Amino acid sequence: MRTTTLLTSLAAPLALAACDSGQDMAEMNDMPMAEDGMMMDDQDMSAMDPGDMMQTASAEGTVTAIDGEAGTITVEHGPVAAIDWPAMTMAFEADEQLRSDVSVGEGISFEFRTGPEGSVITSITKQ
Ligand SMILES: [Cu+2]
Repeated sequence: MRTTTLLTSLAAPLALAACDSGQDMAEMNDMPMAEDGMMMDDQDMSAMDPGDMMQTASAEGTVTAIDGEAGTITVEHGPVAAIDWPAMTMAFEADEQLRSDVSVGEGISFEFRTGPEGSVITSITKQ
């Protein structure tokens, strides 16, 4: 948990900047990163319904960047009605396998989960 929080804090500002408007977690996203990290304490997480904090959705988009150092894939994605996201370009965390599986300019369909710790791609299907 601790390690994950530290790692995601590197990529989070990009994702949060892109996706915080109109989201339930906007309140949290407005906090400075240092405090945000402290909010991730186990006691805070267990006090909330995980179903409200992490949502799973799918989207389609075009890969615009892959950052091995940050562990992210940036996607220009279409609207995601299920979670009330407009179309935008944003960075998603993605593991090495997923990052190596796509290239810039490629069209993809993907599934992801999103919450206070950021947005993480869980699977990718090439279009
Ligand atoms: Cu987005």
